[in-house]
Amino acid sequence: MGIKKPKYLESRELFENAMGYARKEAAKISGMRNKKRLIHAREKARISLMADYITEKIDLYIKSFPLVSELNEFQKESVNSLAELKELKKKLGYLFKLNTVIKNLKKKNLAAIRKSDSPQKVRKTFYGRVLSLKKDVVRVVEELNEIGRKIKEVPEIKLIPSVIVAGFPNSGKTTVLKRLTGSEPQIAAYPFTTKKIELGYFLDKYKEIQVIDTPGLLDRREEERNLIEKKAVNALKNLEGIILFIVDLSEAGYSLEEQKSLLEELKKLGKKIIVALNKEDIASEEQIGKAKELFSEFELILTGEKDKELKEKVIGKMQ
Ligand SMILES: Nc1nc2c(ncn2[C@@H]2O[C@H](COP(=O)(O)OP(=O)(O)O)[C@@H](O)[C@H]2O)c(=O)[nH]1
Ligand SMILES: [Mg+2]
Repeated sequence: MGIKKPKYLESRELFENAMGYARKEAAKISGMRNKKRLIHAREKARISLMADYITEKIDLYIKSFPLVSELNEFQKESVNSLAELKELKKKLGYLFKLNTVIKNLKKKNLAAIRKSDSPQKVRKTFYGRVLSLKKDVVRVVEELNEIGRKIKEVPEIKLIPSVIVAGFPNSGKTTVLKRLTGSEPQIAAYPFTTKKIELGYFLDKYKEIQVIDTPGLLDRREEERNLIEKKAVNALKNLEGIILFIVDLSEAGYSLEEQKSLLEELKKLGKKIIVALNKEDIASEEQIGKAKELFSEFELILTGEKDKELKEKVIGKMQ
C-alpha cells in the first residue's frame, strides 16, 4: 500500500495558460448572425473557461495529497518529521478557499454578464479579480509543492512483520539483508534526512516478511540522535517485528563491549531482539567465546552458514 503521490503544479503559468486557453476556445464560437449576441457568447465563454481551467487543475491538485487518515502510523511519523501535517492541512484548506472564491466569482460574473450591455467590461472585471488572487495562489502552491516533494520521499515501508537490522557501521547489516532476501536492497530516501533506508522482502511460507536496514539510525545512543532521527526511530516502533542485531565478532570497528552497550540502548525500542554473531570466519576462538558469554541473555544465532539456514533460524526466532 503505497502513499499517495502529490502532483506538482506549475502555478506561475496557470493563470496565463487559463486566459490563453479561454481566448482560443471562445474564438471558436461562431454561427451567430447577431454580432452583439456573438460577442456576448464569447465573453461568457471566456469567463467560464478561464475559471474552470484554473479551478479544475487546483481541485485535482488538492485531491492528489494524502489525507492524514490515509497514512499509516509509520508514514505519519515520517511525514510529520519533515512537513508538519497540521501545516499541510492548513495550506490545503487555504488553497481550497481561494478556489472557491474563483468559482463564486465565475457565478457572480456570469449572472452579471447576462444583464449587461458591455460584456467585455464584465469579463475584464472578472479577469482582474481572478488575477488579483494569483499571488496568493502561487505562494501557497509553491509551499505545497515543496511539502509534496517531501511526501514523495517517504519510504514505502509496509506495515507487515519486519526484521529491523541494527548494529554498528560495517558490522554486516546490508550483507545479512541481502542473504535473507536473496536480492539487492531497494534503496529509499528517509524523509527530511540525508539518510537512505534499505528494504528487502522474503517469504515465510506464504507470509511476506520485510527486512529493513537503517544505516546511521540505530547505531548511536538516544542522546546522540537529533530530533528527526528520534522521530525516525519512533516510526520504527510502530512496526511489528524483531530487531536483528548484527555483531562484528572480529571487532574491526568496535569492541564487543561497545557493541553490547549499543544493544542495551536498543532495548528501549521494546522489541524482541535476536543477536546475530557475524564475521565468524575472521574472528578468533577467543572473540567467539567472549561474545557468546557477553550476549548470553539474548537469543543468539551464528551467521556462518548457508543462506537458507540463516533465514530459517531468523523465522524460527520470530515466532
Ligand atoms: N569476512 C567477512 N566479512 C563480512 C561478513 N559480513 C560482511 N562482511 C564484510 O564487511 C563489510 C561491511 O559489510 P556491510 O554489510 O556493508 O555492513 P553494514 O555497514 O553493516 O551494512 C563488507 O566489506 C562485507 O563484505 C562476514 O561474515 N565475514
Ligand atoms: Mg549497510
